[in-house]
Amino acid sequence: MNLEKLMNDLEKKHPGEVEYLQAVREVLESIEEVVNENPHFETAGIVERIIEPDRVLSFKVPWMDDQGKVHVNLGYRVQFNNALGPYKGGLRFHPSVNLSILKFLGFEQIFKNSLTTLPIGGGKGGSDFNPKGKSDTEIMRFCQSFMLELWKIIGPEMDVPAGDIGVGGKEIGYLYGMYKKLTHEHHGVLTGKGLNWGGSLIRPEATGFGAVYFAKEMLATKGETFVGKTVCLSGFGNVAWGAAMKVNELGGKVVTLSGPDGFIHDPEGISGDKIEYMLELRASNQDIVAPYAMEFSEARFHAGKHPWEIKCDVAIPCATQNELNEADAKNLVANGVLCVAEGANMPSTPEAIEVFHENKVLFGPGKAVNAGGVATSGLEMSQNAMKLNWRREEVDERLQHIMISIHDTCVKHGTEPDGHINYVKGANVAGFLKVANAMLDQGVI
Ligand code: NDP
Ligand code: 2IT
Repeated sequence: MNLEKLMNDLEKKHPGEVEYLQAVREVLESIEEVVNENPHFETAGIVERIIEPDRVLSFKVPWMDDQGKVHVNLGYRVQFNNALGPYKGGLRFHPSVNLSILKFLGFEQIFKNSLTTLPIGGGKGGSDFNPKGKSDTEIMRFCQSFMLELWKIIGPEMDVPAGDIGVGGKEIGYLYGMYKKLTHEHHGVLTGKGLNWGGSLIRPEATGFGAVYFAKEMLATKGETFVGKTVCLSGFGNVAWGAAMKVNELGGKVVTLSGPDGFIHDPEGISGDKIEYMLELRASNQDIVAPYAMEFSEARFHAGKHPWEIKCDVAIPCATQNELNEADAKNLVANGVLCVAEGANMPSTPEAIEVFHENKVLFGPGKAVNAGGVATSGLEMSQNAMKLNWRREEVDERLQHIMISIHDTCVKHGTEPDGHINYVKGANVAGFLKVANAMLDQGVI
């Protein structure tokens, strides 16, 4: 496999799609060896086929605000690969959304979903719509307009979207309502649904819980646990919320959370009422963390900064892509970090990952660490198909089992001769092999 030629060709076809090219390069670097050992992959053009999405739907989304003014946003669905099952992956509503970001997310999703052990392919979608500051009726009208295009290409055995940044239970409800209206069918076409109408217990918490279960396994490889550990989290959305609760439950202390305005450092620990307060701040639809420091006098707000300057044992970035750079990684290493587990998708830059690897820090990539969210979406699909609801304990047990299995897979494929576990390699190789073999079995399509 000629990695540089593949990357050059891809760059020529998709100039400027930096996040997509970054994600593809990382995977290709990891799988180069295994592709070279399997010439039949090369003959069948597996790599060339896996790095391009099967198809991309893009459409305009006109909607009317509460004052009667019409706005137009862009909507997308990237159906990347369905060798293992229906396309599956979230929808992101954020002003930064563009095709490059959705293609990087859809590409990562192929390997993540492969790791979950469940029969789900990879996809992603979203819009550059900014839900911040919008009323509920504006969000509803936007979601309905978005679904007027999306419904044609989704279905429980075809493509099953879910949430991501800016898309939570409320948006899934509005999207689902319009899908139901258009198709006259009530089935599990979206995941992350309300608990009364087909949603799964634990799905809201699953990504954060799963990330901490995975980090727990990583720590165990060094004979360590969360008890007494200081943990830095970034973000204060859905993933950070779940992670903060589970770290507290396992005996660790969360000392930071962040928003686009900066981060808060609370050396006393963020638990109980303080987590509830963060949820209130989010519900206020402003997405700023600064008020936390006014509410709790022991906390300090650091405007425009990243939490990675704070000394910690475990770091769990849960905000967005490329939010942890080389300098941040050096800060964490200098402060003796043991483990970095990516709750977000691709939050660490390639240079930051290099720093972690050079210093033999336990580093878990998003596609392994945050797979608990989509895995629980897969469990929601199973429950919908069976017309059953599992108990909370049952879903949680399955989630834990899946995270342990992903960890075992990373260890199997990523352990280096000196015993260091390269989780990036482990996740990419294992995720790739399963999809590549399925593609071989299914012929050139
Ligand atoms: P949320 O919308 O609930 O929260 C993310 C928040 O992070 C946004 O409100 C955003 O604010 C904020 N944010 C953006 N940039 C920064 C930054 N530089 N520093 C701090 N905060 C920032 O999204 P989720 O919690 O669902 O998603 C977070 C990450 O986890 C994403 O990478 C997502 O792809 C990933 N993920 C999510 C899963 C899920 O099930 N929800 C599953 C697996 C991964 P603003 O809008 O103001 O920029
Ligand atoms: O990045 C992700 O894995 C998600 N946003 C969750 C996708 C899903 O289908 O539950």
